[in-house]
Amino acid sequence: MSTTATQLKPQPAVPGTYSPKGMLIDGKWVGSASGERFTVENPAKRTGIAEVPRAGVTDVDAAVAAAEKALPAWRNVVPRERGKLLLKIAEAIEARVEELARTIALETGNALRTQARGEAKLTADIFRYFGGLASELKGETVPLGEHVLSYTRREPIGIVGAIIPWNAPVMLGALKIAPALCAGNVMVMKAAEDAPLGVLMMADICQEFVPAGVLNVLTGYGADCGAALANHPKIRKLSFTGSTEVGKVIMRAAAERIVPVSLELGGKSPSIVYPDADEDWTVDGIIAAMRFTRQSQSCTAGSRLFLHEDIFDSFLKKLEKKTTALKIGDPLDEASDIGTIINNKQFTKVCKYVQDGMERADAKLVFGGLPPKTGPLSEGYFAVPTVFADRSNDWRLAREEIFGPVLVAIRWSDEAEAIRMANDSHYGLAAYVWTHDIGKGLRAAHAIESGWVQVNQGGGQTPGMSYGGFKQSGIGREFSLEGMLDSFTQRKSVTVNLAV
Ligand code: TXE
Repeated sequence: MSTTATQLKPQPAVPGTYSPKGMLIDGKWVGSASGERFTVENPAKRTGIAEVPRAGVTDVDAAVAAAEKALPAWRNVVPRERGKLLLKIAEAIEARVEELARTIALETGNALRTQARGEAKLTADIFRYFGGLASELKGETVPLGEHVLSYTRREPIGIVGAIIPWNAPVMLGALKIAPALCAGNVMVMKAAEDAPLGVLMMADICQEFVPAGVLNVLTGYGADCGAALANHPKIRKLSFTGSTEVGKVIMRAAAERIVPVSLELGGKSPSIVYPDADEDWTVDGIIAAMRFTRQSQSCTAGSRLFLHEDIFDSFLKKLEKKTTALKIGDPLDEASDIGTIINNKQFTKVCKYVQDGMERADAKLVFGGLPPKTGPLSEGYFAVPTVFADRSNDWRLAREEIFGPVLVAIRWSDEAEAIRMANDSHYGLAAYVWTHDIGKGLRAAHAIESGWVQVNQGGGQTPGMSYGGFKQSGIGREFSLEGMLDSFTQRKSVTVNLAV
């Protein structure tokens, strides 16, 4: 292995959070071969919180070599035993859930109480769920006649290359590690450059239970480390969560080598509110669906609000009252409901969209606007929940994924038109329908082109549900049994002539 264990510059630790020891390759904590590092930023204060290695091609090679070495033994571990190890990982995560939650809050800017703690707990549940599914890695027998035994086996694919984003880094990482390892694969994961610390902590917990090389985690940038991983000839499966733009790059790399690929990409999810919906209940639901308490940095954010004309004004008044009561502040403060945008690039992008909306004479700013330029909130990348109204589904703000707390409210009177507008997007990840008439709600749910529709709720994903996108929101499903079987196994048919 050519990676050298360079010493990382010590950083003053933030109390109760994880301090990185390097990247995980072949069961060891190492620096990058080049010795290069980069700084992880606290988006609430715009200060450095840790340094991690900047992995390049040589490090990707080393990690893939370690995974290759670990594969033969790991794939032959009885699935039930692999499952038991995942259950132990789930318990170990739970034992350190507060440290993991604080680490997530510190590096992502997601508020500890409303978001990060839930993500840390869900991560343990994901390991537990997939650990319990180990016995489902079973095949079928095929009735080809009395003298023939034909059956299928579920075999691991081999070395999985996984690339994850920063918005819910640990949970999104667990959605790849747990099913892939349970199915007998080995993995090289690239953490997002903006939020690698929680993923390294999860890897640290995993490596106590799984053999060296089974899980390798690299820290690095997309253009060098991510691209090297996606193009590595020994990677047999690519699993990516991130932007649709990079998803296309990953798919092209996969096409070069005919490698199966799972993509969980962006969204511009619609919420359709019927006039008979309970307004108070629905206002809370819209706040949840819009993911305002994670600064709407969520691929399932219900960022297009189709409100029936009869309730348009009264609904927006209630939405303003409840949303503006949410407290924006330091993510580590238990009193904060809303934290920060991840980095300066995303913050600038969100501000540009808000500015664009404010400059349109035909768009009404209902509430919110640009972030404060002075005071404590100006210290970090704090954005303000913002709602625009009175423009159609055609303008930029209603079409592009902003990945920030900017909601566009659009009036409708005809149900078919509301559904047409909801479907008029190249995304199709999530959708929300709000009505007391369950028949109407289900008809709309069936008509909407989206991988997930919720009726009268705006919740997050739960292990067991089939989750993934239609259209340019992705390919493949996560969170569910198929998230293990279809994504991380390949079927082999064995046919035996019993007549000889
Ligand atoms: O995502 P990227 P970014 C959307 C959201 C956001 C936009 C940009 O709209 O505003 O994407 O965010 C790695 N080869 N989502 O720039 O670039 C990168 O290092 C291989 C939606 O952060 O897609 C990181 O690990 N890898 C999304 C990962 O890809 C590459 C969540 C995601 O980064 C690469 C995040 C390359 N050429 C953003 N370029 C969701 N589905 O929830 C980058 N990467």
